[in-house]
Amino acid sequence: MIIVKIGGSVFSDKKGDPENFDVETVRRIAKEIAGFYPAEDFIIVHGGGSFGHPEAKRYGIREGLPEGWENAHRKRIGFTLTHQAMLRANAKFIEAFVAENLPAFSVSTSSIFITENGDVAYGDVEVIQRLVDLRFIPVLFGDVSIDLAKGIEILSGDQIITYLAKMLEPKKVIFLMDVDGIYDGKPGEGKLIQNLRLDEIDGLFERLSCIASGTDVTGGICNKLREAKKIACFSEVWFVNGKVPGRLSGAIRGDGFGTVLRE
Ligand code: IP8
Repeated sequence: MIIVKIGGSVFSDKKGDPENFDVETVRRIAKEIAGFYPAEDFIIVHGGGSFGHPEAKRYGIREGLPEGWENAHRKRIGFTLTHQAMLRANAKFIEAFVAENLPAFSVSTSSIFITENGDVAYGDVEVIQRLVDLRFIPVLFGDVSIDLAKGIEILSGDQIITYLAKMLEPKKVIFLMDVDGIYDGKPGEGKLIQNLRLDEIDGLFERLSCIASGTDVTGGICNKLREAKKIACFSEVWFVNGKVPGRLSGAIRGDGFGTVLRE
């Protein structure tokens, strides 16, 4: 089993118009996956991009549900609207995958996960496992969540992947990004690290400026690295450029260009 995270910056321009979607890139990603399916099982998780993040920010979903009817009511509306924005993104993914003859099946994250301060506190992976057993390709997404501590929260696709990796022990997790992998400084300035060891990650946090670009409410590359550190205990982790044709296929085969993190 291989889990692929399609980052928001791969399928949309987070600084662009609301709900912009790069259908050509997603079709090409689907085509690359089709080259390995059904010999290989896949689970897809996509991020929020220009769909979920602007709404989550507008309504301050990460602040949780406040006291007082008026404020809480506005947040409930925002919670619903953020989820609907994610459902629209998800529908576009399913359409693109089905167009490549892949049986992608939408699984609504907020219906099967409950968080505590943004980390998964409860997750029902039975549906996902059974879908995979039946040779479907489940497609989950970063979403809003019911949160045990704050009432409501955002559950990032990266956190979902950590939980799935722990429960399902895939042989590989691949993060698709809009840069070539993990750099030892800012992308474009630092050097690409092709082989990353688990014990090097803490040092990297200090060297990277952990500030996400655009409207990202869940923490960009640093959140990814924090999660990757946990995932690496269960599976090999790849970071590759999802915008460049062939890079995903390379990571699936295991001879790709990007960053590979091993324990
Ligand atoms: O882009 C965030 O998911 P991510 C989802 O994977 C929302 O962090 C709703 C902002």
